[in-house]
Amino acid sequence: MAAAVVANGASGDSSKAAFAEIYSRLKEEMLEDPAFEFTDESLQWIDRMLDYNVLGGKCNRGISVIDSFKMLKGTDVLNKEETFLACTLGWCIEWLQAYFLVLDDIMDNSQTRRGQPCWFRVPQVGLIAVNDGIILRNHISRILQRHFKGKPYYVDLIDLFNEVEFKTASGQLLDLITTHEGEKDLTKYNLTVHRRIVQYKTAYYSFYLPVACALLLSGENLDNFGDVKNILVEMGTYFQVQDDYLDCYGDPEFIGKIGTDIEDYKCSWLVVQALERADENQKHILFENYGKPDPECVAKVKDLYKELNLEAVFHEYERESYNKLIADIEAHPNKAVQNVLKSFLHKIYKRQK
Ligand code: DMA
Ligand code: MG
Ligand code: MG
Ligand code: MG
Repeated sequence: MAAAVVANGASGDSSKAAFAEIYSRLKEEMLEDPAFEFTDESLQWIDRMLDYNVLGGKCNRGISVIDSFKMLKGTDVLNKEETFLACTLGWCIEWLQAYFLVLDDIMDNSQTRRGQPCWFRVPQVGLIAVNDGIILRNHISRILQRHFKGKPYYVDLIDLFNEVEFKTASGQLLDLITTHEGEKDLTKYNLTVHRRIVQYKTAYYSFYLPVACALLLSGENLDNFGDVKNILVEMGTYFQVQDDYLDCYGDPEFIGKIGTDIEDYKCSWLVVQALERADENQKHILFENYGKPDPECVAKVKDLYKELNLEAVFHEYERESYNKLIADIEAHPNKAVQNVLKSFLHKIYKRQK
């Protein structure tokens, strides 16, 4: 099962295969954790919950740890121990992603994720999904303890995961409470507000975290890589703009999820762009229809997006962001770091899912 999971990843086949292999081992360890006396039922629950939520994604974040580590070391071959450690950190990020997504889907009232019903929509799961989220988060600490305690960078690793989790949860908070402002006054949504939300909710855990893990594995001090962090946060912002775009324009069959941003009153990049371009009449249409569950209202918002040619606006943004990111990356003094950043950017440029 795990081998098929990463078949869509954009990186080298060797990284993908190595990565897929490690999942079963980590899962087994979680199912044999001596800190808890599992019953048959709880074993089965965790087993199913992990397969359902940790697997099924593109694994771009996880595989990037291995690819980045290789590039930082300047080699394409890692020994067994290095491969295992890089894959394990990669899976910790996939676990973190699973934790955020399980809870995000409840809060966003979403229907599907990775081509199947959101975990909380599965009969018999419901709000037990909240506790499953907590379990997923705890697994990360347990995996790190088991495999990294004693390494010189163990404390830095724990601090890194804690700090990135805090930033993400704070971004989610902003994402959620900003809708209150939007309900009162949609014109409160602008690019500055949007940028702040997406940097925190997406960029740190999706882009900075994988590279930071690879840097720690390489024995580096993260304090020396502030410039790399800034570029990765910029890349993460671009990635979330793509996510906002796909929420409306992506094919649900292909992206595996049905968009909810219009219904949820989200401060999406699309509505911000619409507000910047709308005349008084068009603004009125947005005010009347944005944030309502009625499919007719959603359709009116989408019609307006079309009228304002937001698809073309997005493609122009995509091109500009790419060029700016490439220029920033090429200004970086370290060639290995440049390669890490370029490889990450090429995994997501013009992505369709
Ligand atoms: C995603 O924001 C952020 C996190 C931390 C999961 P989102 O709700 O736009 O994500 P998705 O479109 O995948 O539900
Ligand atoms: Mg969501
Ligand atoms: Mg969300
Ligand atoms: Mg989204």
